[in-house]
Parts: sequence; structure tokens; C-alpha cells
Amino acid sequence: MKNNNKEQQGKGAASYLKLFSAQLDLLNLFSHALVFGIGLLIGVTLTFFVKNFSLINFPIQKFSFSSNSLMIKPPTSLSPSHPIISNISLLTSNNQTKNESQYLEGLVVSDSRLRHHDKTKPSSSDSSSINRKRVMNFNRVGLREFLKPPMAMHDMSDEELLWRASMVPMVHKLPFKQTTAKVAFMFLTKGPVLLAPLWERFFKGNERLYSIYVHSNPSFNETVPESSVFHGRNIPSQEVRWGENSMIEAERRLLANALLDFSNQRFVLVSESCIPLFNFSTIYTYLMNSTKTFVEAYDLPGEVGRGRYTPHMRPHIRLSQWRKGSQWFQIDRYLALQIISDHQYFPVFKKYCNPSCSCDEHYLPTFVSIKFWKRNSNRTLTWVDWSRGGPHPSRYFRTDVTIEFLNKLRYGSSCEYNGRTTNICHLFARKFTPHALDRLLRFAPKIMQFN
Ligand SMILES: *[C@@H]1O[C@H](CO)[C@@H](O)[C@H](O)[C@H]1NC(C)=O
Ligand SMILES: *[C@@H]1O[C@H](CO)[C@@H](O)[C@H](O)[C@H]1NC(C)=O
Ligand SMILES: *[C@@H]1O[C@H](CO)[C@@H](O)[C@H](O)[C@H]1NC(C)=O
Ligand SMILES: *[C@@H]1O[C@H](CO)[C@@H](O)[C@H](O)[C@H]1NC(C)=O
Ligand SMILES: *[C@@H]1O[C@H](CO)[C@@H](O)[C@H](O)[C@H]1NC(C)=O
Ligand SMILES: *[C@@H]1O[C@H](CO)[C@@H](O)[C@H](O)[C@H]1NC(C)=O
Ligand SMILES: CC(=O)N[C@H]1CO[C@H](CO)[C@@H](O)[C@@H]1O
Repeated sequence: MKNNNKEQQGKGAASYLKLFSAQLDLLNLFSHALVFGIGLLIGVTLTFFVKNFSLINFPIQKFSFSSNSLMIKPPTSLSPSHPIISNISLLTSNNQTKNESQYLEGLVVSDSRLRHHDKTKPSSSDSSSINRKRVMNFNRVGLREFLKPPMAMHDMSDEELLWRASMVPMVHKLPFKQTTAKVAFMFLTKGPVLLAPLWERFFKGNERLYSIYVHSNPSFNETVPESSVFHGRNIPSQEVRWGENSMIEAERRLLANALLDFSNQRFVLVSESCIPLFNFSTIYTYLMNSTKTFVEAYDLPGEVGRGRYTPHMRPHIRLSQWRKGSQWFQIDRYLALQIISDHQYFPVFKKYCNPSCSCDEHYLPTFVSIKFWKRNSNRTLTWVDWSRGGPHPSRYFRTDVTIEFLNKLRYGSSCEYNGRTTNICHLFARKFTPHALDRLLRFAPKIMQFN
């Protein structure tokens, strides 16, 4: 190359070419230095890791190439005592970087323990040094790691979260012992869970049968005591405007976070003013045994029902498909997955269901009624009283809470459950204010049989 340059130099444009040649030399030197640096870095990392593990199981694999296809063999034996850290040798065919491969190989086997291990396999230099070998370290996600409930807080964006949560195994036979199914309680709140002391009593003694997720306003920064079941259960949240699409987004966010835990099989959306009406075991069995999902859906003529539909939604949504219902649902894993991966109906709502349309009261009822009505009960398990009229349901204060009142909520209606008529139609109720907490705590153990 240098000779070539010199010839050209004679032909004129000397200074320019001199500079060019110098640059090439510099470039050459630089690339050598870079290659050496990378090799050194890998070598140092390897040495560091090896030092930390007494048991060395270094799976340098031989790789074969047929034309351009790259075959990666998994490590033959993975040490079960180090389930998290693993490594894979990657080989790529590249004749141009023969030097680079020499550097890398030299450093990879520079550790005596590694070299010893390498001797048990055909030496990599035997392989006519066609291949470049790259050794990569990464955190292994073994099945146990994969199944472990993730932390509620994470750094995924909504887009990343929804995509990840939407993954479903196509193989239905489990390669591990069935874990106990859990109910995910998803609290959609402005600030703190106001009736937390009551919920604490409710959950007590039922660990491993529930998980909790809290979506509160991002500006809410009160700390939850470590002893609380709500401690560390806040998910990455965004601002929510009641009645707007941000509300649906928050519900989808809660569902997606809860779906990341494979043991969550039922999903219950509750607000900060919701209370449980039965003890945990009753609610758990009711939800788990149900053959239907609980998304309230009904067709309501008039301004606050069909009046909120806009013909712009055609052809995706027709007026006859428009439904209304409470946003507080109790659903199963299948429906939860369908909701977070809906890319057909939610965009229509986002586009045409403006604030006065109250999408939180229409999106799920309409979506579920169009696509999943077969397995939906069309009712919600959350009791509420709209009888006093107005845009908000009745709120309950201290003196409203009596044993008679609570029993009316518990047994005061009639409905269908798994094909039979029952008088247990509501498992939760709203809207209770913190003023009602004292009396709720007093009555709950007695009538609701909290233990
Ligand atoms: C490779 O993985 C084994 C366990 O599979 C581990 O003991 C070893 O330290 C790892 N080596 C490196 C360089 O990470
Ligand atoms: C690499 O170079 C060798 C000769 O050194 C040649 O036989 C082989 O075909 C080349 N491989 C590729 C992928 O170019
Ligand atoms: C959040 O914390 C800061 C101080 O750490 C405080 O000044 C602020 O008022 C808090 N905000 C809320 C909403 O509690
Ligand atoms: C829960 O309440 C039911 C009655 O509603 C009762 O039969 C059951 O024993 C209670 N369970 C516990 C664990 O207290
Ligand atoms: C729920 O199902 C289990 C088993 O199928 C049964 O033993 C139990 O009695 C059922 N509970 C209710 C409340 O139906
Ligand atoms: C729920 O409503 C749909 C219509 O939207 C209806 O087809 C279905 O039969 C209803 N299911 C029940 C259990 O009432
Ligand atoms: C450092 C090193 O090994 N350099 C070699 C790179 O490859 C060329 C030709 O393939 C050799 O001439 C160098 O000695």
C-alpha cells in the first residue's frame, strides 16, 4: 500500500498524498490499538469473572460454517450453581480481520485456567484461522429468573411494556410445577390508597395468593411504610385525567404490569375509595371459579349512553355495538392480554372519543361486547349507587356505615354466577371516604370474617 502511494506521489500532488498516506498509517495504527483494546477489555473481564467463581465451566464452542450461515451451539453444560451468569462464544467468518481474531484468541486463552480448559477441545488456531471469535458475557435469564415476579418499578416505556406483556406461550404444557394462581389487585388512585388499613387486614395471611399494583399520579411522592403491603408496589405512572383516554392508558399500564407476573390469573381494578365486601378466601374463590369475566356492559339510549357515540367511528364501531358500563372490572388473563394488545378499537377511541365522551365508561364495555361477549357476564362485581343522580355516585361517610348497610351490599341483589342464581353479586363497593374507615375497621372482622 505504501509502495503504491509512493508511486502515485511521484506523479504529483505530493503533499496531498503524503498527508493521505500518513492518515492511512495512523488509521492502521489506530485500528490495531482499538482491536488490542477490545481484546484486553474482554480478557480483563473474563479474568475478573473467573476469579469470582470457583467452578469454571467455560463453554468455548466450536462453530462450523457452511457458506454464510452461522450456527450457534448452546453451551453443552450449564452449571446449575451459577444460574444467572453465562457466556457464549460467537464466531463469525471474516477473512479480512484475521489479525483481530488472533488478538482476541490470544487474550481469551491468556488465563491459565481457561487455557487448560481450552486444551480439552481442538485448539481454535487449528481451524485454519478463518474464524473470528468473540466471547460475550451477559446475564442469563433462566426459567426460574423468567418466572420470578418482576419488581413493580422498572424503566420500560409504555410501548416496551405493552409489547413485553403481550407475549403468550404457545406451548401449554408447563415445564415446571404449577404455581399457585394469584389475583392481581390493581389500584388506580390519585394519591395514597385511602382505605389502606382495611385492605391490609383483608390481605393479611393470604400472601402468595395476590399481587398488588398501584398507579397513582406521578407527582404523588409520599412514602409507604415498609411494613405495608403497598410498599414498593407503585408502577411507573403517568398523569390521568378522569374520563379521558389517559385513564384507559393507565388501566392498560396496570394490566400490562400485572401480566408480567405469570402467576397472576385474575385482574381486579379498584379505586382508592373501593372496599372489599367479603374476606379474601371468598373473593379469591369467587373470582377463580368464575367461568365468566366481569366487565359491565349495557346499551343505554339517551344522552349519556348512545348520545356519546359518534358516526366517525364507523365502520370500526357501529352504534348498535356501542356499550356503556362501569370501568371497575374483574377479568381473567386471556381478556387482560386482549385488552393490552388491542390495536383495532383503542386507536378509534383515542381519535374520536373526546373528553365529554367518557371513554372510561365506553371503551372496555364496547370492545369486550364486540369481541369477547361470549365469556363476559356484562356485570361488574363492584357495587356503586347512582340512584341519587348527578355525574358522581353516592359517597359514604362515617355514619353511613352500618352492619345493615354492609349486609345489603353483600347480599342485597340477585344475579347469575356459573349458570346459577346467587345473592352474592358484589365483592367490592365504592365510594367510601376515609371518614368511614374507623367503622369499617370495626365491623369488617365481624361481618366480613377477616382473620
Ligand atoms: C461462563 O459461565 C460459567 C457458568 O455457566 C461461569 O462459571 C463462568 O465464570 C463464565 N465465564 C465468564 C467469562 O463469564
Ligand atoms: C477465507 O480465506 C481462505 C483462504 O485463506 C479461503 O479459502 C476462504 O474461502 C475464505 N473464506 C471466506 C468466507 O471468504
Ligand atoms: C414531593 O417531595 C418534595 C420534597 O421531597 C416536596 O417538597 C413536595 O411537596 C412533594 N410533593 C408531593 C406532591 O407530595
Ligand atoms: C370467609 O368468610 C366465609 C363466609 O363469608 C367463611 O365461611 C370463611 O370461613 C371465611 N374464611 C376465613 C379464612 O376466615
Ligand atoms: C370452586 O371450585 C373448586 C374446585 O373446582 C370447588 O371445590 C369449590 O367448591 C368451588 N367453590 C365455589 C365457591 O364454587
Ligand atoms: C352480554 O351482552 C351481549 C350483547 O352485548 C349478549 O350477546 C350476551 O348474551 C350478554 N351476556 C350475558 C351473560 O348476559
Ligand atoms: C499483528 C499481526 O498479526 N499482524 C498481521 C496481520 O495480518 C497480516 C497479513 O495477513 C500480517 O502480515 C501481519 O503480520
